[in-house]
Amino acid sequence: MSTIMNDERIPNNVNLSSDKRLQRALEAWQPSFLSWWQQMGPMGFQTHDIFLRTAVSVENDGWAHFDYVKMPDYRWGIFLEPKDPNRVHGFGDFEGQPVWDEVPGEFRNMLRRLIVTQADTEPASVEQQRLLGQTAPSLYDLRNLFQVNVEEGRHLWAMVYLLHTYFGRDGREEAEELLARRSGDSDKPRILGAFNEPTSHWLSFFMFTMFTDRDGKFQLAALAESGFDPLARTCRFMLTEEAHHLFVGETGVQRIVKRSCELMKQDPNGDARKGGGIDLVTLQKYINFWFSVCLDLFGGEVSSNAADAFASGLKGRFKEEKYAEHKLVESHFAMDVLEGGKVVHKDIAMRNALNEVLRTEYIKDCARGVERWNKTIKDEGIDFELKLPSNKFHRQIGIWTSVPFSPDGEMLTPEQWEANASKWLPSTDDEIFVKSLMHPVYEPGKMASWIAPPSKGINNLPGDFEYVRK
Ligand code: BYC
Ligand code: FE
Ligand code: FE
Repeated sequence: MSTIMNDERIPNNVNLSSDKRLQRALEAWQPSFLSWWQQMGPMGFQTHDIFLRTAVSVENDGWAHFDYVKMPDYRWGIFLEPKDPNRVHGFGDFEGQPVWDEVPGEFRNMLRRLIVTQADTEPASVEQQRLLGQTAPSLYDLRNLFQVNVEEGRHLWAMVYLLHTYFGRDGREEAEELLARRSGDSDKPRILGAFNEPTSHWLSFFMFTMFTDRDGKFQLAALAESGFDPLARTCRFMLTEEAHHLFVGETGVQRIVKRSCELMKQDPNGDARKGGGIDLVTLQKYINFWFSVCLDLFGGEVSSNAADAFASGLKGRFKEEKYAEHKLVESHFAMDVLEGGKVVHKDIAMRNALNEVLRTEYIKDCARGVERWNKTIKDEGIDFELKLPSNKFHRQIGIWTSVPFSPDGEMLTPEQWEANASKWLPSTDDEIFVKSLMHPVYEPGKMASWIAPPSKGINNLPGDFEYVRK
């Protein structure tokens, strides 16, 4: 069992104090991180007491400690799952060989790129959510926002630890860059598309934690299979925290759905907007937007990058162990591609199709969430069904970018797209409307008009618990 050092400046279970150079380098990065947090982290509330969970170890029971803490005093730490000395590569060209504890020279660039891309999303999300504390629908939600924010900050630490430890000077420079890029900035944007999209109200926040954090779940799971053992061990522990982020997103949307149904029943015309709610048609548009933007995060459908990352043992599939075969040299994946302007279903060499394989797993997981939302609608006695749009709808990355498709997956002319886009995606008016509902509700136990209360509090705390206090 690895020892936890919680009394050091940087809490860790990697015996940081045994490597003075590394410790000094990370302690030098720490003030830059804190100043980034002050500048780009949650606006306001930095001197409030927030009821937060802090990771203090990696034991299954009791890895987290809950208490009031001021965000800048949050103990961002470095926690890796314990090392399994017998672990071997689970897939790719090195299957069966012992995993690596150091970066192999020939894969150094690829690995660095994967780690930097993963790392970049963490501060990006904090930046995107910076202003949301100003309009939280309740103290419960405000606290959940900050919980997600501090943990994304910890995920950045997790990746920066790898960069500093294994990539020398290049790694330290990348760690600086991670604090210099800015979500949505035209000069120095964040790396991936979705992480430059504004998340300017709580409906988008819940869609983000539902769909974008779920990309995190799948990408982290694929990296948790890595033959570069420190990356695998880091990602495994990050996944433990990720579950709560997905919970926030899925239940957040579910509570909006529930409230909309209640308001529909109260209005003679069944209009949820009349009672200060978000109608289901508008919700559907936000699903269309965020889901499609997040599909892009899996990269191109046919990708030699994905093939290389798998071959070299750096990035596996979701739950690699559930598959029978792990080399994938001869196998194929049947998928839709675009050929001569037509959609054809075709066998693609498996290694090149791995982005699509992971995306397919992701879509199934999203669909399960949408089913649960539909169950809420049904339980409320309303006749309406939310749906995930087609994987070809509104894509900006990969083969489906050249021709527009409807949410049902029908190929369109550019004119048909233009005529219908505002029916399928949030319009400026929808944005204005949703924003008009966003007023802060900071009285313990109270909820904004557009969202139902949660079924229970954090740690089963009572509904009027003061999660955030001065
Ligand atoms: N936007 O071969 P291709 C999370 C680029 S979320 C912009 O098709 P590849 C979190 C690509 O970089 C999880 N550019 O794709 C969630 C490449 O550029 P170069 C984040 C894009 O490389 C919420 C070119 O297009 N983790 O943790 O196989 C809150 C061709 O690429 C995009 C990871 O992503 C895009 N969407 O796959 C907080 C894991 N997609 O090389 C946190 C690490 C592709 O031609 N990253 N491009 O310049 C990866 O595994 C891969 O980089 C990707 C892309 C799956 C993202
Ligand atoms: Fe994260
Ligand atoms: Fe997350």
